[in-house]
Amino acid sequence: MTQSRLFDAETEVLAQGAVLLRGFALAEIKAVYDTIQQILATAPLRHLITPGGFRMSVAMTNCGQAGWVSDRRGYRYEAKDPRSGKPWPAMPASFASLSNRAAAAAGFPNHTPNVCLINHYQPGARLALHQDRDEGDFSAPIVSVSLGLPATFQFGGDQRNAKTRRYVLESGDVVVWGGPARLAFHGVAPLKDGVHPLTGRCRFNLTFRTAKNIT
Ligand code: MD3
Ligand code: FE
Repeated sequence: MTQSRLFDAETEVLAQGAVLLRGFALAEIKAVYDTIQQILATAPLRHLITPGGFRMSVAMTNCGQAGWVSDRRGYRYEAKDPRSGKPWPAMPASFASLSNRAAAAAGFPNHTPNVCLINHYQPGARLALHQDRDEGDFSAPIVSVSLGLPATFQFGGDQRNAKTRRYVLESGDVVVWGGPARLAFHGVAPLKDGVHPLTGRCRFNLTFRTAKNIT
């Protein structure tokens, strides 16, 4: 029974609704990496500009029914890649399957994400503490999958100034964020330099989400 994974040694409950599944994707991580490379051929990585005019150090792209974009006008989900004017690459069935299996293992059955954000970190790239509010539906969990170099993830509370805890996320680790953890503040510390056998000198992170507000 899938739920028994909640008691595995590799499973850590970070907070109510936040479950770290260490190595959950390890057996399929090379296939995930190869699929990312296929997506990048159609929708290349890009450094988005924040509404405040700063270039994000993390590069990103998307697949699925919509993609997250940022520019001087704000943050939003768009059905088409503004670079190409074409729809984002479809969500691969293998991605949806991985996300569904992880969500179920964390106690969130019936998880059907419609978008996948692909983040790319080179040494020094970071994500400042933030909440993910652009989806417009906070009842659905977010599933995150890490590939390549390890990253120090910062997990805080409902308020920006709440204490943060740090977790190192390694290649193949999956985290599910739902329930009361869905709107927690979180960030990623500057990526430390290194070389990983799968990805080389970088890290990828996938986040599977349910976006309701699509323009
Ligand atoms: C906790 N990405 O893309 S994934 C993001 O490693 C983002 O690239 C990070 O934060 C990364 O928005 C962290 C883990 C994560 C994702 C979404 C969350 C943690 C979360 C939403 C709510 C609470
Ligand atoms: Fe986030």
